Amino acid sequence: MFNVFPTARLRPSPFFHSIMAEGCTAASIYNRMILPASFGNPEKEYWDLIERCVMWDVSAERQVQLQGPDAGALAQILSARDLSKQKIGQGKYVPICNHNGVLINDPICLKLSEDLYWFSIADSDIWFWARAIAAERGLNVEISEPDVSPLAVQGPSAENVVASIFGDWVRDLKYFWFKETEVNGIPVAVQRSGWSKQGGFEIYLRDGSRGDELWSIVKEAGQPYGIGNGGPTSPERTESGLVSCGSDSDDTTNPFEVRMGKFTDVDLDDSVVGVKALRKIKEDGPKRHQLGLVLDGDAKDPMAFHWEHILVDGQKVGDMTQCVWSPRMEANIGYALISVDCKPGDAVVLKRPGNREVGAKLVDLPFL
Ligand code: THG
Repeated sequence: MFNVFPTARLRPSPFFHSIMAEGCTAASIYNRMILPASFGNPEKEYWDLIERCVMWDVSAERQVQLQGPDAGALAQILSARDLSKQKIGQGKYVPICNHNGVLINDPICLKLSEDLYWFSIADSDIWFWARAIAAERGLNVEISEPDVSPLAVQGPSAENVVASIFGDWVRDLKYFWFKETEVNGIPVAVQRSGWSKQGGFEIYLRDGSRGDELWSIVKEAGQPYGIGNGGPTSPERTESGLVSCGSDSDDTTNPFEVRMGKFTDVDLDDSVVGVKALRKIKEDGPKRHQLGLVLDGDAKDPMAFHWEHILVDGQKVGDMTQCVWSPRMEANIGYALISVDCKPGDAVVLKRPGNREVGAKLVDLPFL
């Protein structure tokens, strides 16, 4: 379909040969990796996720490893969420903010032991950030990228597929909890997680030389359940109200504005990066919030690349940051990052490409 030239800048996915053999037709770039998006039939890939199960190469969710006596201290300094009660084997969804309280990443923080953490990151370079903060604070911790690559299995049948590979214990895993194990001698960690609300797991491969083997094992186990290929699915994640940091947020967005207030603890010690700014933002009250948009009209009209302006009485009140066709709602739906003066139920106007004005209604998230 396409050639990829090996360079030191492009971390190869251990599942690359498998996804090419499966007929990957579309991809995006995420953490300077190829993130497979489609295998030629997005409609089917969506319904497989809703009704059956899908497997996704999400190795672009790269790991920032903190190792050493101060690993836990650094994890907390980087995270604007209280990690003091995090147990070994538990993952937590955490905002990483800069000193101004701007959200710069929203990883899952996995605690593997008292002195070993992984941040499973969204699309921004946290290694440099973590190293700089650790050095400035004089911490005894080593920051690296381990040989780890997540493979997601999502959808209502995902639990049956993953249990048939690893055993029924996976059914007892709580959300974001994980266990280190192996299959056919391939070392992995299995976590209940994934960027959909259809249920599922991520299998973190811990030996990049065995990606195609793991892919085949999951594919084989998924056959009785009609497992399909795919990639993180924008329509489903939008219906489900999941945040995509860097798409739904920009260089001025704080976690309170994108519904991450419940994961943000402003009472943490001042050593936590950004906490002083976040305290003030919370006190003053955030200026924007994230709501859903249901657009008028029934022709598919997804968003291209850029945020689009939202108007009330001809004045800009916010941005539409995301817009997709929802197969289950049979409507174009989107996210608004919009003035807190605008409320669910309000009618707004969208300035769409080609200078078209399209009406829309604000609603609470999630849609479904
Ligand atoms: N898996 C792994 N790493 C990741 C992602 C992932 N890193 C990047 C990115 N995705 C992180 N972003 C999110 C965003 C939302 C959720 C998970 C990862 C999520 N949120 C639920 C919600 O908001 O309803 C639950 C949050 C909670 O209750 O704690 O699932 O997908 N390995």
